[in-house]
Amino acid sequence: MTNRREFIKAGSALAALSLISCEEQEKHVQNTNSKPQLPISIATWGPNEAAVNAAMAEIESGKTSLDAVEAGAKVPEGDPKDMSVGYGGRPDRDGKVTLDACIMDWEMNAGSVSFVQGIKHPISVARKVMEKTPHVMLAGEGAQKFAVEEGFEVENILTEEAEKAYEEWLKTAEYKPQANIERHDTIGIMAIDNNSKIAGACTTSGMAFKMHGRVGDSPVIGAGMYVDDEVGGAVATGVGELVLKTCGSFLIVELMRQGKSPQEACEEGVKRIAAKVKNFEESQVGFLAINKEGHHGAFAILKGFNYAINQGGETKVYESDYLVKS
Ligand code: SD4
Repeated sequence: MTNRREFIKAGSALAALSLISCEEQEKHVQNTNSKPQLPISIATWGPNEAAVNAAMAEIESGKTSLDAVEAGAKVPEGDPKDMSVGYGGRPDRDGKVTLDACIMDWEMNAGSVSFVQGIKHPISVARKVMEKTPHVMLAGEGAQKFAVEEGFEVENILTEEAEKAYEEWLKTAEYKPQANIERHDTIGIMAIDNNSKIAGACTTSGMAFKMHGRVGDSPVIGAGMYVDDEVGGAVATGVGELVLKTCGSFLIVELMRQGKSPQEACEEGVKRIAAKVKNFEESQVGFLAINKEGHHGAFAILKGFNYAINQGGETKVYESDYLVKS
């Protein structure tokens, strides 16, 4: 298949990526949707190409979709240059890096950590919460204490670059989440493995310079991520408050349950935000969804959302269509 590739120059990491345009994305969604291919791994944001490849490598080695999404999520978590996730994430307004993550498998098992500090791989702690506790979500000090009990190390995860960004921010100390200005690289990742089982994960350092204690959508099952093995899954990125208010990922999975395609469901999810949340057009939110056949869809409020997919032996980065065109 030949694709018109657009080279988008904006943004440091994005500059190195070949983005496939919205028009081609639409065609691709239609083509692959008539001929789905499994297994699949798919993640928010182009720079997460490496993450979908890591996820697919797990699947190819015979591991489950749960192993795949954890391995994929750990890629940006461990990358100090990714300033939206894990190690290297931008701090909150008190200078503390606080992390949110969740994970869910095909049997409705789910685990999550929020507002956790000093842990490089919160996604792996979320998985331990899922597998080793009777709970779904642990927060703050309790999450860190549990992580230590499980053998995780407490480390300084504030990098020099993130500290510099914080010091720069302190000069004005003005907080207004700006869509597509901060690099929104929160990873929401989903995979379907060789046994046709679905899993999803989401991990982030949240909105940069947020209030200390703020928790976004990313660790909330049904907001930042949701999978249901009967239907498919969805993940969200962008300003978490809008996703929390509309139970974004759960809504999209339910819309697919009612018969919508992943693309239609993502569009409906964004339209729900537009219909219900005041001044929605000032914020970016992007949704990504897959169904059990391996069809996918994506939609955002504003231009600039993109995603990476590994399917049928190829990895591609697509630009998502969006609602606010003027
Ligand atoms: C949050 N949804 O904490 C996250 C931020 C995000 O890419 O997605 N950034 O609100």
